[in-house]
Amino acid sequence: MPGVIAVWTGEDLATEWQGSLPCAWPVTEDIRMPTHWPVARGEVRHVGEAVAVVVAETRAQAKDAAEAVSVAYEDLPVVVDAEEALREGAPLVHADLGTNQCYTWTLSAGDVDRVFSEAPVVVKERYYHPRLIPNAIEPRGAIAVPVPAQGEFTLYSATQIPHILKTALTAFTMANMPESKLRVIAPDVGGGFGSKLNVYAEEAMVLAAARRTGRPVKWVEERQENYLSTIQGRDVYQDVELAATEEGKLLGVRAHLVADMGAYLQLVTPGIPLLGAFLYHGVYTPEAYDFRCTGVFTNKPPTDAYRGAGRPEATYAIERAMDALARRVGKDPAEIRRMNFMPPFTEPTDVVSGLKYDSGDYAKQLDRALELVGYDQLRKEQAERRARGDVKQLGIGLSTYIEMCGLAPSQVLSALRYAAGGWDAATIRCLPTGKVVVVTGTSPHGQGHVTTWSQIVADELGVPVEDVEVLHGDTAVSPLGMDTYGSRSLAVGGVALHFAAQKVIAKARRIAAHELEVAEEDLDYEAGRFTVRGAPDRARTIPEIAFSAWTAHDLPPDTEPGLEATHVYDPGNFTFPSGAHVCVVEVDTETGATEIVRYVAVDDCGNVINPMIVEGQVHGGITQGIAEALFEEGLYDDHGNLRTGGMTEYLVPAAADVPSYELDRTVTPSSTNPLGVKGIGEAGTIAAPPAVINAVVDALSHLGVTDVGKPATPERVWRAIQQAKGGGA
Ligand code: MCN
Repeated sequence: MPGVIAVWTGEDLATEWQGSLPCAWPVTEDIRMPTHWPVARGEVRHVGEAVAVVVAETRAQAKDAAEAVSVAYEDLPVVVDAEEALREGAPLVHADLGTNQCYTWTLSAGDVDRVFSEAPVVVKERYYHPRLIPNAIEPRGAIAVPVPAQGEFTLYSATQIPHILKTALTAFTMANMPESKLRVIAPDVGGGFGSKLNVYAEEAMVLAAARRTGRPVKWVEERQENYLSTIQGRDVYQDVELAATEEGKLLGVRAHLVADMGAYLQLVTPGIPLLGAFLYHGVYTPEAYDFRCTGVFTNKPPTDAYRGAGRPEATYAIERAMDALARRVGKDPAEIRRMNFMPPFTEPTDVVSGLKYDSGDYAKQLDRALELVGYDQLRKEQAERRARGDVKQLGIGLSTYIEMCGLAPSQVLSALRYAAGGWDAATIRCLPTGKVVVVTGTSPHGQGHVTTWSQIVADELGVPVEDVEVLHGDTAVSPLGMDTYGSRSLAVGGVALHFAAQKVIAKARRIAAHELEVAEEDLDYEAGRFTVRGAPDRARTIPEIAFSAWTAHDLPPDTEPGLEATHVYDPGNFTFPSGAHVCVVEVDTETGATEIVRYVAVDDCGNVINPMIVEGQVHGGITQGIAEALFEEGLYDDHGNLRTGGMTEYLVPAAADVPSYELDRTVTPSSTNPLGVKGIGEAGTIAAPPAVINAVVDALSHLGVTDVGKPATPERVWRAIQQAKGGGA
């Protein structure tokens, strides 16, 4: 066809690969890891898997030619549901593996069986987390450019992980492409939400195509492709049990999961449920804990990290189950939480699942949230509406969440069998003109690192924020980094920057002391200025010292010219942001429609660098959580076809669908790092779904409704009401 340069099948491209697309998280020793070629060979396992590559002069020509590719498919049996896939005789997604079970991972602490058999109260709940389809404003895209003079390739990709992408692609997938010959550039990336934390087939394909054609090759995903071929989130069944006393004191937590991996393992697919595995007891203090997750293959696109990754599932389970416990023992949801909270603490504190929470004051957050929302007044109004039998009933939902982020101590990652480290790096280069260049290993895609990193450096080195230039997202410019995900960037990359600043200050102090002819100890330092103690007029600023370090005319003995420092920081612990969210809804008992009328969030992310950015993160996070609770659901038919392949079927909320949020914060500095900061990038998404669903159930509980399912669409809510009434709808 016109303009076509090349057409290849999976077999044609076989020599381009040394192996599979990588999965970096084999969570158990006996995990089953299927082969995953960038382009299918012989068998296709989910709709959206690439079967051929077409390269043409223009996008339109390539699209036309791709449509003309004719594929001879022979139908194979399909399994789309994870629990079905575990049944005896279910079609096998990978016949060579002999089973659809990918792995089973367990964690147990305390005498679980005894606690559950002796407890006077046991609450059993079952929840399902639907498939979520990430919708970054900018879909994925990649351009591979051969650089013949250097025998290398530059890959521009809309990725969250330029560093990991470079290493993983060259270590596992691309044949004959040394890591030193690949440069990855992630320019301004329009959102990712976890979906761009991956090594994708298309990235390997554009590299292969550029190598074969000797020309730059570009691929940009369209929204519908995004729905078919980008990783997806959640798709987990949970059986959750709480053991408690008659008063509602929590004694034990059991959570058994069946998690849908999809047809293949992408970069961190199997590990996602494990990121929540330690958090199913939330901010409470049971003595026994039991977690089990079975990962399962189905004929659907792979799941992987999606904002919150494992922690929304854990938070939903415990926060919904705590409400169920409250109903069972006849207590108010606020009261049941208060009587089970960990007491306030400021130092690392052991919890039953084996983690050490860094700091927290959970009761204070709840008190503040209830005060802001006017809890007692709302309960009164709720009672009045119930008494009147109003069509629109009021519901109040709580979520007193905790999450673990700031990924991650490398040794803990090793214990969890993750294949890389959790450190990050920062370089500060003080230029002779007084300007400062920061090179960071994080890779922002909407989180504002340029702003907050500039603030950290401006504060510590006393230079104007405008004078700080932050460079990121190019492996040739910032060779060291572990990128952005898991709300890690401030707590790891930002802390690395703090340590680099300390190194710069230490060197500058040596030079200042030499120039001022005093001992280093006789210098005071504040906001970029060294002064001689007792003679404050004798001073040197960081820019002045940067200049003398550059001229190197008169440096102390054994001092290298230049004022620059790099620090690579490996955190000693995670950080544990927490908070109390209260959602107030009106549910129309005739139509099942839910309207969120108030949403109050009191979050604690330790010390805050930039309050406006933190608020923005919380806003976006809550909106994404509300979307999960009320709107989003990826559905497949029995043949594995996506039934919600666009935004007319897969609903995402618009601005008018969410209220103005009422936010506040408490501050318990993290004991993990010297800045006392905790992450905030995912908190809202983790906290919001149970707050919303608890509110919907609360609005209808007097009718006998105890669950509505996610998303709580008007139809689902209406059916729950009819069922509670005995209508059996
Ligand atoms: N911050 C702060 N003070 C704190 C905590 C954070 O000022 N105590 C600032 C940080 O300096 C940073 C921002 O808040 O500018 C977020 O920091 P952090 O919590 O460290 O999270 P990351 O930067 O590592 O971002 C990752 C996180 C994740 S995992 C997802 S998913 C997500 C999210 O961020 N995807 C996003 N937020 C997103 N926001 C946008 N716009 N787009 C995405 O794709």
